[in-house]
Amino acid sequence: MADSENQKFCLQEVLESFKSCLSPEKEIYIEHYVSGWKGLVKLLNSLGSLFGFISKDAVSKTQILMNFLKSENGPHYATVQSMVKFELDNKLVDVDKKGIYPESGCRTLLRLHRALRWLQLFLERLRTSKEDDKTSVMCRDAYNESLAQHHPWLIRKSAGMAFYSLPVRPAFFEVMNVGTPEQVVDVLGKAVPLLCEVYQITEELYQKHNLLDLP
Ligand code: 1PX
Repeated sequence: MADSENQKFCLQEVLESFKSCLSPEKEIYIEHYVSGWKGLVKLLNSLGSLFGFISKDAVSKTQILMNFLKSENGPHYATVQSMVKFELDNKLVDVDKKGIYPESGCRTLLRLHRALRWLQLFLERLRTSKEDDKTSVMCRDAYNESLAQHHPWLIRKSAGMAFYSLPVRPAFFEVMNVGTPEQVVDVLGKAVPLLCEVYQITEELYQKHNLLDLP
């Protein structure tokens, strides 16, 4: 298939993207960070139309970041660290309320960063789950503990409805395209600490610059 966007989801591939997004100095390459999300969107797209509104938002956020990367300021968007410095130094971020930069790189990445926390919590639940455990419950609990706090009622309700339609655990493991359930658990065991590290680095950077509540 020519268009990689249409290819099947593979957890291993997503893991590789998040692995390559860490530089030896622990900077985060935006290009690979975005690739990781694009990989996850493939899985989302295979889950049916109830997930369409989530996929649409994730695609739009990755596209905003890719557009910055391809722009004349592209080199400043190579890493999360350089993006934060560039946008703050040049006052390209709406800090207190929405203004002339409603789609800055910093606020866009913050939305994905919050979603990464959900992903980490969800995957950890999946990893330690038993065969009969419900993916919808794992997903909902992870969501309530993280992203839900940043979403208005309507989004929370729509997300909650979508979660009910998630495939049962064995079918969900199939969709991950890794192999046997044991292999899935093994890959998840590698994925969770990695996502955790990427999350932590971003969280500390955003905290240091007071960016965790960008409108
Ligand atoms: C191996 C298993 C992997 C599962 C992969 C699933 C990938 C999920 C990708 C979700 C990306 C969600 C990004 C959401 C960013 C966000 O919070 N956006 C909101 C705020 O943005 P704004 O610009 O308005 O300030 C926006 O309002 C959100 C809209 C869409 C609803 C987001 C609900 C997110 C629920 C996350 C759970 C996904 C369920 C996947 C089930 C497997």
